[in-house]
Amino acid sequence: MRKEVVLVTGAGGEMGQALIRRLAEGGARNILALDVRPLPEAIIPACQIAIQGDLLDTNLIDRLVAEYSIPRIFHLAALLSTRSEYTPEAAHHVNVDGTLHLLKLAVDQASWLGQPVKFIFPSSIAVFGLPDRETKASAGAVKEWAWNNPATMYGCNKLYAEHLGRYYSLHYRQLAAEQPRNTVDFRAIRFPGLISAFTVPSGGTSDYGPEMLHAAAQKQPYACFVREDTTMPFMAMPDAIKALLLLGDAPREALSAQIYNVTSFSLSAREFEAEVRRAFPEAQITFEPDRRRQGIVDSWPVDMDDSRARRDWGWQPDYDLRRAFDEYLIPNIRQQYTGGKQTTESKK
Ligand code: AKB
Repeated sequence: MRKEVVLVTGAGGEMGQALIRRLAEGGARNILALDVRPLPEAIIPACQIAIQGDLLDTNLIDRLVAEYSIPRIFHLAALLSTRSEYTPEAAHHVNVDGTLHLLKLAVDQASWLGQPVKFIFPSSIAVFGLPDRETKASAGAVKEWAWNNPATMYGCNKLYAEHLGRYYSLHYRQLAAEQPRNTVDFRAIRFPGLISAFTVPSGGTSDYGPEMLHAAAQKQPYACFVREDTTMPFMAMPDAIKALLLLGDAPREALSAQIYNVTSFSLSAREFEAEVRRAFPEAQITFEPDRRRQGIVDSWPVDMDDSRARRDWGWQPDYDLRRAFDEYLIPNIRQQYTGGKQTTESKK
């Protein structure tokens, strides 16, 4: 008998850690956590199996297919936008080839299981690419189909991975004599910048928000790499996890699409700074825009239209700007850096 597991890739990343905690809190005892780096000690007890390995390793993929029954996959592993610009080909390998390997694993699993495998995929605001600041200002909240011209390797990778997921769901081997009846039930969410009270992101371009906040809480100076007027949407991590779980649980018949925008609140870097200073008046924040990273955020919309997600699967964030800072970020960050009682993402 093959052991039934929920597979989480990128398990040691910001979103992976938060998702694993939430799944375990909800009673999941069968999490198979996969990451290319060793998992943080703190989440190991929440996992039934922890594997350090690379999605590009086909022997590992074959082993997973042979040893486990995997009806649900959360594929979170990725190289983020800033990191990907330094090594675009490596980003393509991880973000596209890694995803392709996992989609093939899902197809193989589906044929064993006799039912489609749920494949939940975090995509990103980075799939959008607005040509200039004037267009960004006039475009407002963009719909899923608009401005799909990413300016980064990461954005290209995420957009193509969405297409791959759609292909594997709807058209996989469409000319084969015997078409597979069960393949992949692919569901993707385009996230804005995410902010966790417990972890600091690395390698992203929306990182200026969380970096500013975590630096202030630790009484460290921070030079923000975008202009004060730079605006983009953000979301508190608990809402991102809520979105993954809600979309994963939604009945297939309720879904009119496979790709969904979600968002929570948009604010400028100056407004972000003001929020940080409300909590940490002594914060040492300066603005030293980096022309090239600025260009990336300038190509992302000020807001995303998430009405499709609201309509199809009841999406609604729990944390607007006020609640995100006052009830989730500031209290948990304070506690974390002042040596108070240790809390975790799941204990909001
Ligand atoms: C990044 O900055 O690369 C990510 C993202 C917006 O997807 N946080």
